[in-house]
Amino acid sequence: MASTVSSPKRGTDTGATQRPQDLLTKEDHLAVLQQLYLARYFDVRLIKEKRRGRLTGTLYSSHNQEAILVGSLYGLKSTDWISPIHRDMPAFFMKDMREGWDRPSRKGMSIEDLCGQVWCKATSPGRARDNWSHIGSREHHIIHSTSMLAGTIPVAAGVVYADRLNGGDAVVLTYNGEGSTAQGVFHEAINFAAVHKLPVVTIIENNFWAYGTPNHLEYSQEDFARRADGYGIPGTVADGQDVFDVYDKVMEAVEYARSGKGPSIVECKTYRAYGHGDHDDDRAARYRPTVDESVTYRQMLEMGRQRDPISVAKKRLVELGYLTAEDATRYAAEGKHATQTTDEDFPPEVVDYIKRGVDAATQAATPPAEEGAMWVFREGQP
Ligand SMILES: Cc1ncc(C[n+]2csc(CCOP(=O)(O)OP(=O)(O)O)c2C)c(N)n1
Ligand SMILES: [Mg+2]
Repeated sequence: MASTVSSPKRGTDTGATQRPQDLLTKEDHLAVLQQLYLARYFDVRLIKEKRRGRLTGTLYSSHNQEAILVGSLYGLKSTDWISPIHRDMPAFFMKDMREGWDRPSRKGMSIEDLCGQVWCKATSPGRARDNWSHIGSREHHIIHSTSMLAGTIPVAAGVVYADRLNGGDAVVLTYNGEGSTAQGVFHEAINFAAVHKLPVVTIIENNFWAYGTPNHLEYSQEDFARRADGYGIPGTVADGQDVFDVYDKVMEAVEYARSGKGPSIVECKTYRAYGHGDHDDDRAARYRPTVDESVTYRQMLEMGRQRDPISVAKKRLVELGYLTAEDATRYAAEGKHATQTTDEDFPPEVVDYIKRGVDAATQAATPPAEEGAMWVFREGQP
């Protein structure tokens, strides 16, 4: 997948060909791989829990799209904001993990909070109103996600506008499926951000499908990054299967935004591993057999499996000499269907971390029934 930059050209301060990933240490590279395992294990664990009947509610899998989350989050400052949607559930607990997964000051939700949310327990940030991404946290700098796709981009733009006015340098990353770029509010918000040069980086996760609608019925151009042309802002295409390419493109956009030059769009091309949600599952392969005239949905799934973000990252680490070929085969989560994986396919610290969240959630209480009618109107008012 080639990288294209639409006008205006951004250019880098270093001038030379040095990429942001070239400044990452061996430890960073290994930490990034570990985070890919973490995002993947969260997803497969939930899929398995649901299949075993230990979990209810719809799951929107991020399987095979993890490089977008890990690569974009890795270079953020604690004070930056994110605005995740349904496909980005791991982002809520993976924000600000670079300096340690468990440090108390980390600006990301805890795995216990996230699992509490999925299991609809009293401990959940959404207080059991929902089992998925309709949560946010001012304290952790996470914009509250809503069902109205692209509807949170204006909120994100407003938050960093306010921060700028208060002398801050925070950047916000907004995550969007390619389908939601057709929403009117997407254009209004990015136009506003462009006019005011706001530090808003819009990530487009192009997994080629918006529910059952294929790319060619969503947009007339091949690259959704071209949306940027209409606002006179940079639009870049990243290989969404390559965590380090995502890191490069997003970091360039983040630095550009932080320096006051304004918003950018980064399109990450990826593959949706399953149906839209688990209620849809692989039936998508039947109701929409082709992505375009030449590629079938099944072929797309296969291409995604073959370019699993974990195997792409491992290959890079071996090339760099940061991982031996033998070490690279120690865990084998990549290229597998969620239910084909076992705990042995993941590093033990990854399994333990998620297990902590699952155990906390399954042991937590459900909220009292009378809460169901609360917080609809202002409490205590007629
Ligand atoms: C404004 C709006 N229209 C329709 C929906 C219903 N809906 C939820 S997810 C979805 C598909 C979104 O596709 P895309 O933006 O490509 O994200 P993906 O699910 O592929 O990650 C649709 C149509 C919605 N939530 N909001
Ligand atoms: Mg999509």
